[in-house]
Amino acid sequence: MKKLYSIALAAILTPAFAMADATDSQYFENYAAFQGTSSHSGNRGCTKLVVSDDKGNSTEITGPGSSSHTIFTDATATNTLQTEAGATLTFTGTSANAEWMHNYVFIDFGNDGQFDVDLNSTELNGDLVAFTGYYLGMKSDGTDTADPETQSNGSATNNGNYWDMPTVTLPADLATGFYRVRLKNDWNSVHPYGRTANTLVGGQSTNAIDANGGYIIDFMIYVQPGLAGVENIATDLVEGEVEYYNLQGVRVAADNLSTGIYVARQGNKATKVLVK
Ligand SMILES: [Ca+2]
Repeated sequence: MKKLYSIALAAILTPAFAMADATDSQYFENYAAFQGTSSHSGNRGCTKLVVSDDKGNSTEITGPGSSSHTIFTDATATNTLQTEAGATLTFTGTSANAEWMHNYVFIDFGNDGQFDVDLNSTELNGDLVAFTGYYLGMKSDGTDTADPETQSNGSATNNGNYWDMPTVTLPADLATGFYRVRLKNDWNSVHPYGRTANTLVGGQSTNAIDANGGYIIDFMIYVQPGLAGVENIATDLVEGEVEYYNLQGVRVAADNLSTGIYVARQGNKATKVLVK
């Protein structure tokens, strides 16, 4: 009887739950994002996000608004930026108050359903491709991390306007396809979920994304192959004649096009075409 009693007692003392940890999968899987509304009184938020590339493409996303705004905006069904491998993306936005917060940009390169990042690194890594500030050094009184001073590209953090932010150049060999992108506005946190009591690391304390009036916007990009080889196409075509070139700059007979992306050139005009 004593032995049975001992086993039962051990079972009772085993915790039925585990303490939350910033690296818990529930804060990463399935593009997890904080759900709730801003409780900040300072008119923070965003009414419009514009993402452009250096190839003439752009997409304009309706933001969550400001003052009591929803933290998370899922624009993946409405906004896809058509762009190219090797293109450079620029992020601009309209915010009534763009002070004392930081922007973070993630791209799920592996299409594995989560934005991968090392929370303890203050450098770009994994799916984190740009930020306006991340610092894990402490305030002098030790109550929280101190204000970041450096952007991911090495330039100084602009504490008066977080839209003064680094561009993002896509890898030149990035595979053709769709990728999910997240722009997160938060205070000194690279956690893609948003800064909350459950996602703090190092000496971080409080300053949750809802209390600070931050926001998270997800959208898509569609990446086509880079067109660097197209520059080698001859330009002495007879006007009106349409010729097709593959992405290596090699001409392909119009009646011999297989599935893929080509450049159609007519006179001095060239357009990309997708043959299905
Ligand atoms: Ca990923």
